[in-house]
Amino acid sequence: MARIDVEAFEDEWEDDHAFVEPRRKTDALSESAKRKVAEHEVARVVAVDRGRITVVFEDELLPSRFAGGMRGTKVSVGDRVRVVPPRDVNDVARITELLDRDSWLIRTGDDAQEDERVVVANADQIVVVLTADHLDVGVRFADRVLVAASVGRLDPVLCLNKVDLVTDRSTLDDAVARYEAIGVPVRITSAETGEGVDELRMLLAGTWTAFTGHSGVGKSSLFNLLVPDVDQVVAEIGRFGGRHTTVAAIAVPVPGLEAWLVDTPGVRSFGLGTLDADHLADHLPELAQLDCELDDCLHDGEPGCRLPAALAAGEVHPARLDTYRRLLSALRDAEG
Ligand SMILES: Nc1nc2c(ncn2[C@@H]2O[C@H](COP(=O)(O)OP(=O)(O)OP(=O)(O)O)[C@@H](O)[C@H]2O)c(=O)[nH]1
Ligand SMILES: [Mg+2]
Ligand SMILES: [Zn+2]
Repeated sequence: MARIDVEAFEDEWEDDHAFVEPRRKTDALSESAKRKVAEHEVARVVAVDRGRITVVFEDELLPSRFAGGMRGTKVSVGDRVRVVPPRDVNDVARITELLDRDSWLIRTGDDAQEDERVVVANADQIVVVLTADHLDVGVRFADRVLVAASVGRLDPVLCLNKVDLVTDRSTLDDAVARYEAIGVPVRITSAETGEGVDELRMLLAGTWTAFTGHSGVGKSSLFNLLVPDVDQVVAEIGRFGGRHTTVAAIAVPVPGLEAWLVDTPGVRSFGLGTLDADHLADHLPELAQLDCELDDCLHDGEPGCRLPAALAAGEVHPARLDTYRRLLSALRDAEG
């Protein structure tokens, strides 16, 4: 690892960044500073809890903070960053650059806002957890996350948890078929009885997978079953807040699977404020594959649109069409 005089580096950095935006730092760096940044090691953010950041670097967890010029940058769990390792046991690592993301899950407060919140960066998979005993609310939420996952290049999985509370399981059949038809794997679980947890675990191998869902659906309960000794790992990373409601995102390794699992705080709503209504259909697979011959068709009642035929042929599920119409009108309203 290159030896770096951190103090000198930071001075140079401050000078270079006196007049630039705090986000894309490296653009404005001098050639010598750029070389130093390039020599820095790449670490991965595993926890962000109010200004406290933990990264993993060569299997070691390092508490970190931003180097001088990086103040004001926002990083999320999963982000790849360049770090200067700590000089001694009393020091913390310094983050010197945020690298481009391969994938992202972004939500906004509501559809009219553009206040991007990055739920997770560079993950492969997103598991949307719903409660099987309140499927209708959960499915509406899930449809929004599926759109955001498509925008952010993530593979979605649906997890219908709390199945121990469902007496008539045939109520789940339609939802399972509907999502499997559009290529979304569905897992039915109970964190209470352990049912389905192994089937969920099998989807994790070799991936970074994040959980999202409303508060109380059982994300952390599943997480605790999937990650043995989780309390110890979480204590090491230093998560703060109560035991029950997750207050900050955290990534932990899943032993034996070469996988990382990210638990995130429950959210009330999943806004799509950064998406144009005109692009919405591209992010519902059954509409993206519709073979509609009209140019720029929104499949919203245009004469000659193929949607009615696809609906009649069962290629598009009425509930998904209903979702599309609701989201389309919400995004249009938001665009004003
Ligand atoms: N019956 C039943 N209860 C469950 C199941 N999974 C979780 N619970 C309970 O539901 C409550 C909420 O579970 P959590 O795992 O904390 O939910 P969460 O999704 O992490 O919630 P937030 O952190 O607030 O987002 C707890 O009381 C759990 O014991 C399940 O499969 N069946
Ligand atoms: Mg939780
Ligand atoms: Zn059309």
